[in-house]
Amino acid sequence: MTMVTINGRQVQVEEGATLLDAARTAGVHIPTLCHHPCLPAHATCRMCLVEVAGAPDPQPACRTPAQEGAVVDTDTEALQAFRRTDAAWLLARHPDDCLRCEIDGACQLQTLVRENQWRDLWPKLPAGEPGSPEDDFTDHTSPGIWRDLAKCIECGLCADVCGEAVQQQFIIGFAGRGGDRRPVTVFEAPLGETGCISCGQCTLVCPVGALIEAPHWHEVLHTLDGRRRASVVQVAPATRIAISEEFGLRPGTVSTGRMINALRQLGFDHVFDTNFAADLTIMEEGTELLARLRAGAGLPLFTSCCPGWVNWVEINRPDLLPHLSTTKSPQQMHGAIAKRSVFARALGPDFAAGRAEPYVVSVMPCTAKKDEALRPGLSGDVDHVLTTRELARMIRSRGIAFGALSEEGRFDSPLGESTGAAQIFGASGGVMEAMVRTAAHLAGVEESLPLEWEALRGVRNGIKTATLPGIGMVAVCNGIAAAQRLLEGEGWREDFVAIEVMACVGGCLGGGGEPKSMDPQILQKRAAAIYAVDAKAPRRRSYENRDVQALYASELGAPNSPAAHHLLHTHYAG
Ligand code: HC0
Ligand code: SF4
Repeated sequence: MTMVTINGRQVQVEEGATLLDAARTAGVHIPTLCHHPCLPAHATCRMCLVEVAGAPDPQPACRTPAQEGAVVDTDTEALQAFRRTDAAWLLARHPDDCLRCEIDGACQLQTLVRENQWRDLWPKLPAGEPGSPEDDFTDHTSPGIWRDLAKCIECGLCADVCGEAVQQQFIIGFAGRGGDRRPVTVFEAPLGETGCISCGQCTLVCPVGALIEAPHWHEVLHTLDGRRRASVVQVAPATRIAISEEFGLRPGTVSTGRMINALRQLGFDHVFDTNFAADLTIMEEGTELLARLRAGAGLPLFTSCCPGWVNWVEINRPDLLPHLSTTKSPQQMHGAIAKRSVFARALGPDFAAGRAEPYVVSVMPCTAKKDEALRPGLSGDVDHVLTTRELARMIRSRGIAFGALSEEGRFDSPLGESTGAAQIFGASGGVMEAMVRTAAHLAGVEESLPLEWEALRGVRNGIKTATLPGIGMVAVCNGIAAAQRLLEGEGWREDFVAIEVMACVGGCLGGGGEPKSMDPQILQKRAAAIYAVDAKAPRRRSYENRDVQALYASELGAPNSPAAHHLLHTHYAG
């Protein structure tokens, strides 16, 4: 342990800790803008400069090691003056646009200004000056991600997360030096014309409003307020847990009932569960796997419910397309069933005749789901996709006291029932574990296999594997970088019968549309909550879902039947 003195208070910290860690241990707040606990420290924003006794100049606390006996001041008049000047530089180039900004209230620059009462530091540059707020630096070419470089503070976190440190896509990097340093895309192309997979991890770490999900919640509220169309909302497994954090509830709190009640207050007529369609996905995908095993072709089968991964395959490895499951993702399946099946017909003769269709919204922890809803062969299933963060904004905008809502809310029937297997879709390894449970049943080896597959669980970046007697070896790639590693060699072709890929580390619970939590342990808490929901579920295998059984009995026939293919399968752009 190392002893340091912060503002006159002695604290002990682990070897290797920084002065920022030491200050946090001492309960001392040091402002930061470019620091993220999961990414390398660059010390570009200079907000965390502190005075260390004996050092000639102030040191950045985020990357200065805590040394035995160090005596540190974090809040001298000189430091306060420096931070004020630093903020003035950032604000001079920043649009005076907070009230219209999508992340108003969640912006770290705004928080810094508010905490320090620096509101007088907000001059606008004259129109026409380079960098003036009237200049248009917006890039709305991607269906999932919006960029606005006028708001960028050049912290570098987007380049880190997109590059070596996490996703290894290298779509955003840095160009220029000193005052000209700025984040750029490959060849400075609009984002929609790069190889961006819309994973949205850059929006998770951006401390300001320079990178955000393409916002759709305003249009959704507008449509709901008009009350001209029967409206349907479906919610992803990971959203019901992480949304708690947006309202100050403990990470890992399950808010399914509160969220359902909030959605009803927002005006949705029918509140359904994406998990219903996750069970249906497993019936289709599990059957598809067994058919490929019998035919000895198209193996290994890659899961296709993560649209960031599907984007990656289409852009980077179209040769792998025959391996992708043709089963639609639960989001798209749910939309197709809601619009063109028994539920829609029950809404009235116009719906039954196809002259009208319900307005279908999905709430996802994911920015790439916005792309997915627009894909050829899928567009029309879902009208608008909202992220978990957008749903929280909608709830706040209507003054709904989320924490005070009852947790007793229930999804509507018939597209609301689900099993524990569907809930674990939200965690890395969950889709594979759910598929194993049902494939074992379909293959007649269920009795010899466990229900829970610990080897496939866990939120850490990497590759997980398990062997299923009677079926074969399966793999789970936790994050797109892990998938790239797996695919570098050729061994995967012989080694595995099925491979799950989720582009975001942790799976959907770490998706680019989730709350911007800065603590790496939060993913672990979200995952524990997901597995706890499964453990308590009365039914834990997708084939046990009674409403799914009823749907097959009433109109789909059997999994992979022509009717099921028509409604529940898709194709890819080669
Ligand atoms: Fe997921 Fe999904 S589990 S991709 O991670 O398959 O986004 O939460 O909704 O569609 O069900 C995301 C989460 C979903 C879908 C499901 C799958
Ligand atoms: Fe990179 Fe993902 Fe952001 Fe695209 S969405 S720029 S791939 S981090």
